[in-house]
Amino acid sequence: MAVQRTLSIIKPDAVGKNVIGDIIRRFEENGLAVIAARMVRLSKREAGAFYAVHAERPFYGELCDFIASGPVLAMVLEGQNAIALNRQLMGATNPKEAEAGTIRADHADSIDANAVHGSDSAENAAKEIAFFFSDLDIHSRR
Ligand code: IDP
Ligand code: MG
Repeated sequence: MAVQRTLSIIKPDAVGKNVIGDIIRRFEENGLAVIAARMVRLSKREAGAFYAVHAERPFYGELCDFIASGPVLAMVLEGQNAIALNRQLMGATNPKEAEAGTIRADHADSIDANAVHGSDSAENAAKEIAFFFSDLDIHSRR
C-alpha cells in the first residue's frame, strides 16, 4: 500500500472537550504523522465551500453551521494507506454505529457533533488539503 496524505479536522465539539491530544495520539500510535496543522474558525461562507459536495443533502445547512460554530484543528496526516486508516480510526459517521475504541465511539455525541472529519478518497484528500494548506505549510516526514 502506498504512502498517502489525507485531511483530518478535529471538529468544534472535540476541540471544546479538550481532546485534541487524545485524537492526535491515536493517529501517531497508528503510524500516521501530522505534517501540517492549523487552528481556524471557518466563516459560514468558508464552511459552505468546504462542504460543497454535500450541498444537496438535507442536513447541509446544519452541517455548515456546526463546523463554523467554533475553532477546528485542520491537519494533514501522512502514512501508509492514510486515507482508509484515518477513516478506520474515526469510526462510523453515526457514533451509535461506530466500533468500540474508535474516535467517534469515544468522543462523538451525535451524527452531527461527531468529533472528526476525514477525507474519503484520494481526489477529495487533494482538494481538501489545498483548501486549508499551501505547499509551504506541509512538511513531509519521509
Ligand atoms: P463522514 O464525515 O463520515 O465522511 P459524510 O456522509 O461525508 O460522513 O457526512 C459529512 C458530515 O455530515 C458527517 O460527518 C456528519 O457530521 C454530517 N451528517 C452526515 N449524515 C448526517 C445526518 O443524517 N444528519 C445530520 N448530519 C449528518
Ligand atoms: Mg465524508
